[in-house]
Amino acid sequence: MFFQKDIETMSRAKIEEIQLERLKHIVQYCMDNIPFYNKRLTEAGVSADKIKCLEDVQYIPYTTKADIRDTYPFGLFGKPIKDIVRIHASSGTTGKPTVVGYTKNDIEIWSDCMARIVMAAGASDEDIIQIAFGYGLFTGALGLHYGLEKIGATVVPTSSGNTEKQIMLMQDFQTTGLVSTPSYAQYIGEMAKDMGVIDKLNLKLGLFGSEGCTEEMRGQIEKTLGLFATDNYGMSELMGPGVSGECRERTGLHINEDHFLAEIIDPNTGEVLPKGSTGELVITTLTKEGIPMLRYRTKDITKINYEPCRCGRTFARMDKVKGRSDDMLKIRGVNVFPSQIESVLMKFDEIAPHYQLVITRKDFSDRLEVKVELADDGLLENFADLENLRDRIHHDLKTVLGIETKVSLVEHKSLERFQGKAKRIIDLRDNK
Ligand code: DLL
Repeated sequence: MFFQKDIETMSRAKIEEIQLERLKHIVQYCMDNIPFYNKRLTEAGVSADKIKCLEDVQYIPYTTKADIRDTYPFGLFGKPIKDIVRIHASSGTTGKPTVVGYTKNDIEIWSDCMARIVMAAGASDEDIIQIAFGYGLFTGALGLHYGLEKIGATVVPTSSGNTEKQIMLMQDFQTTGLVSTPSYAQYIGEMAKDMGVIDKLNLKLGLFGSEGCTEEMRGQIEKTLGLFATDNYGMSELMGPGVSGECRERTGLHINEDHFLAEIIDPNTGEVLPKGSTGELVITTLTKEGIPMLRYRTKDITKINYEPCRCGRTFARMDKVKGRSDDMLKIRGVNVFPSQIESVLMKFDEIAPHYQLVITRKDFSDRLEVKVELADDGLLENFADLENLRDRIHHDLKTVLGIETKVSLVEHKSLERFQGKAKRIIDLRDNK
């Protein structure tokens, strides 16, 4: 069993005491071992002995993805290569990947963090769990792999893709748990239905993450696959998965606060916001040696609840990520999160949970086309019903977003399916 009760139910005062001690330590570590941080901290006049309380973290300058890129590949590593036992990387849309390194100790802590989270989600040594995240430089698969092995679950490392075989094994092994992105789980469900084997699966738990998924979409996936799904959050720069995850209560994702110090800031001004505000998540890694991060700007938008959870855990809970500050679409000056659109669409039974957002600009005005797939093509035969459906979707989108959209209903199964993170936004504007 991997409920670290003495740690996961500590009082807030104790959590903060540990965080402060570790914060001082990591600042000193960065000063001593990483020239980049030494320069940054010295310029900002920050040193470990100046940190007297947790709020003093605010004097440390932010670290951004650009800093990691500028020091590519190993410039932010805190240990020589001989002490690094693993490298992962995440591919960006442009240029070089973001490279991260782990010491043996980092891998141990990563496995612990993951083990806590999968236990909280309800996994146990009785489970057979298929990992359908891509194995490789991506942190998702190996992160979950180590955590699940640690709690004694039977891990089946299928990786992503080869969906028919994936489903065959799921049926033959009577797999009880699935690890994947929500969009791949959705695809697996659809294909298992087509293969006529959906009722022969024995899934009970979905450990999903790595991309956003509204409650409505999660509900659909749970219904199709007959499982209970939890959300898992993390990013390569901070460790990979294991930063936070939902327990069975599903009232937020517990942050492993003994290893991560979280803040919420205004993404535009960089100002730290009061507790309970919604804004950009900033994380300081408190124990990482390979590549520690001081006040890393995640760009992910969420809010944090510090009240203890009904499950007994006291680690703060972050809301499901609302979107990324750089994913937020500005349409004719109005902020639109793709998750708001997904929530509206999922309420209509006549459409399948597959959509695409296409943004164009004509005559200096932005247009948002929402392409939605029909649940089945029978509807195509009745033009009046189709028009009526389109009008209802259009109306609800306008109510929620406050802007005009063009709704296009497209044939069943005509939109792309995804085996990893979904790419549902096609922004064709030159200057966003
Ligand atoms: O996606 C790590 C991970 C793997 C997390 C598996 C959970 C499960 P990256 O590829 O570096 O790392 O992408 C990190 O993905 O900044 C978020 O924008 C997004 N993201 C990750 N988890 C969630 C989630 C992994 N649960 C970026 N909900 C992050 C919404 C998520 N977005």
